[in-house]
Amino acid sequence: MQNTSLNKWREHQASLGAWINLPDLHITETLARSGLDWLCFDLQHGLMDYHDLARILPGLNGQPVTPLVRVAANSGDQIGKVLDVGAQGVIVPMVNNVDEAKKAVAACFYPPKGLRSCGPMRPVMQYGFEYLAKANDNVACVVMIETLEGLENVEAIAAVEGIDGVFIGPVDLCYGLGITPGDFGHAKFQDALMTIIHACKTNNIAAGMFGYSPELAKQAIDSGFTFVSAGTDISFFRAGMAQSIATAKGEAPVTATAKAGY
Ligand code: 3PY
Ligand code: MG
Repeated sequence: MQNTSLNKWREHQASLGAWINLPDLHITETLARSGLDWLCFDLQHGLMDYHDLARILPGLNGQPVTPLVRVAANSGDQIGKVLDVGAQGVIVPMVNNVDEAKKAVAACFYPPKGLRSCGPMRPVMQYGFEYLAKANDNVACVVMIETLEGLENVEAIAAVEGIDGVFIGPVDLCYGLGITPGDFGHAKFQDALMTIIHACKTNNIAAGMFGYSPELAKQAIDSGFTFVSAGTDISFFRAGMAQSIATAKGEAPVTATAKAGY
């Protein structure tokens, strides 16, 4: 087993992914064949639950994408369960301080690195028992910075042993900064990006961000983020649909705003 996205982050190479909000095997398989590096299944806000995940993840076997899961909360139970069903990494929302970051690490890794309990049902079917010895090197533990407290503590959070990356939730971060949600050009938001990327570079871990629009994703990659989503299953559908309908009607190309969001 190899976590190809984690390997890219370790080599400081950019990886592009997508967010999965819909519980549909066929859409997910289509995205898995699109040249993206990773897919993140969203159990925090997406329209799916654990049973959907258990049904869909085996469809990615043999596909060249890394399956990640954003868990609903920083809970050892949840993190263990999604790893046991085949996630190769987790993205933990709303991590505010060092203790919370350490809690996420403890849930992701087997001793001595962490406290994960052993029972990897799907990974053992897929990789055999060698998974047990190799999991700690191939599971990615990513924490989200999306509050003011998280931003203020990002240097210390990024330094926690076992954290592989920090991922920005841009709209929650706007709320935390007290600026209009979606005002990504605001100086406070741009300063926050620089603070976070600096913390990641200092600690040699990946800096990631949810790309609310392809334009924001491109800006993030150009600024040195190595772990960026290009869109979601729904946003890709909406953008393609809007473009196809506009073209068929002989109308002007759709604007960036029409393509943005979830
Ligand atoms: C945010 O913008 O806060 C997110 O978590 C994106 O899903
Ligand atoms: Mg968020």
